[in-house]
Amino acid sequence: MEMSDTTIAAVATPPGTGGIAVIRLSGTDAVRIFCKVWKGSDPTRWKSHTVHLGNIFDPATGSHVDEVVATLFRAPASYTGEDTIEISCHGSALIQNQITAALIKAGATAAGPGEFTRRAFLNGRIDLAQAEAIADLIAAESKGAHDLALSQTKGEFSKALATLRDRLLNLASLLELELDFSEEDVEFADRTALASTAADILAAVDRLTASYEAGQAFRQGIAIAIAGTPNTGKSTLLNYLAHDDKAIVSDIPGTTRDTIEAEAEYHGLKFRFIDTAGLRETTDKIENLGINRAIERLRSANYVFWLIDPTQPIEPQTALLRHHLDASPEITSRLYILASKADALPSPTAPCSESIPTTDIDCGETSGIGDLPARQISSRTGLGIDGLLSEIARRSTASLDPARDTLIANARHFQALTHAADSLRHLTDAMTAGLPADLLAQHLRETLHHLGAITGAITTPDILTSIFTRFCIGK
Ligand SMILES: Nc1nc2c(ncn2[C@@H]2O[C@H](COP(=O)(O)OP(=O)(O)OP(=O)(O)O)[C@@H](O)[C@H]2O)c(=O)[nH]1
Ligand SMILES: [Mg+2]
Repeated sequence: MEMSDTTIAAVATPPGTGGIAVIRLSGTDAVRIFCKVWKGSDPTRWKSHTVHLGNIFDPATGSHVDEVVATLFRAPASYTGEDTIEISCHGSALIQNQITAALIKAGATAAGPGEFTRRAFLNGRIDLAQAEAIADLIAAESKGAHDLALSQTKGEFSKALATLRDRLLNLASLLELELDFSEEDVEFADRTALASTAADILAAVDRLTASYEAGQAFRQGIAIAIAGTPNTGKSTLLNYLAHDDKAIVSDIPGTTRDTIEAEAEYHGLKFRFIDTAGLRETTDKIENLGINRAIERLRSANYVFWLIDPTQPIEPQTALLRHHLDASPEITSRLYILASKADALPSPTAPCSESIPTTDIDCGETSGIGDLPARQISSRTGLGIDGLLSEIARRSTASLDPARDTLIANARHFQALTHAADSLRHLTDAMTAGLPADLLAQHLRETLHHLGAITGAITTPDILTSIFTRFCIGK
């Protein structure tokens, strides 16, 4: 473990001017350094978790910087686990810089990104998965992302992992015992019990890896590309979804040339909607560039809304859709065909006709386009839109709830769990093949290694650096 003998300082609030700003000072020398810039009551006599009014002076020039409020957190009951002082000052950028400079002149070192949290990890206040969750919590933009990060900050995921590790350690110790007595050719570890425990643990690991897609939906949000021939109402739908006049709407086909993105929260998830240029054969150079962009976004989005305007001839529109599905068949499973402008039809809620597929379809919101299943929507009245988003939210999250279920959302965790599952499968295979205890123990150790990498029980300075440099300075 690396040691931190320096005392670090940094502004913890966002850069720029605000009502107040907070500057953090943490390390064994925090109180001694603070005394050099402080005039007020004696900080060495303060109780932990108390707040004090006083003044900050530059230790080199003696000039008055600001009247502030200082809070002391004594080790180990602080965020970092070290003595920490938080200085709340007036929020000008100048004052923030001067106070930080004063602390550095008094002996502190400027903190790097995530260095406070890195110390919290090194001092055993939190594990690595919790540290990463703190970064996610700060970045969370939707309720789902927030719930997920909060549950991981509290250590729910870490607890689930610890349970798995304990069970594995149990197995390992039985096998190690056998190895100690290898001369005698005894089996302490009942192979059937061993195999069933290994299968249990593998199932639990597989459940976690399977939750990754849902976790991603909560953490990153869901990208939906809106496509179709010109004038089908794509930009109108984008504006409706974004509650904003983002894109120009007109009755002239070919209005949108570029892709236009907008974000909004629905059902606790962040949705990113991407309006695209209407797809058609054209010789217009710019329009063609826009169409190429549109096709790229169709391929990269999580879902595609394909709009068909039922007030216009259907055949050319469905022909184009089929053409694109032939070119990019991978879109099919993520495609929603939407009959737009339902409000302009004679009877938007007409019952389903014979030719329409009726499996789990609500007649009020659906219709068919030829043999293609489609749903009716209207960006004028909102018909069919919320139901559609709610279905997508359920589908993307597999109806999991981050406040209740343990989910993973981090690529590093996903990779480690995938490796752990591989090792466990090797273990199961080795047991089936009746291989000796030392080989089984080897696979167990590998599994433990991969699980340990998630919480940081096993780690390297490189991994830590790559994780903590993603934090902001002051956290
Ligand atoms: N009645 C009705 N009209 C709509 C609806 N959505 C769009 N429109 C009209 O359809 C026309 C085209 O709308 P846009 O949103 O610009 O269509 P677009 O698909 O973005 O068109 P391009 O950018 O040219 O590809 C406009 O006159 C809209 O007012 C709807 O839900 N109901
Ligand atoms: Mg448009």
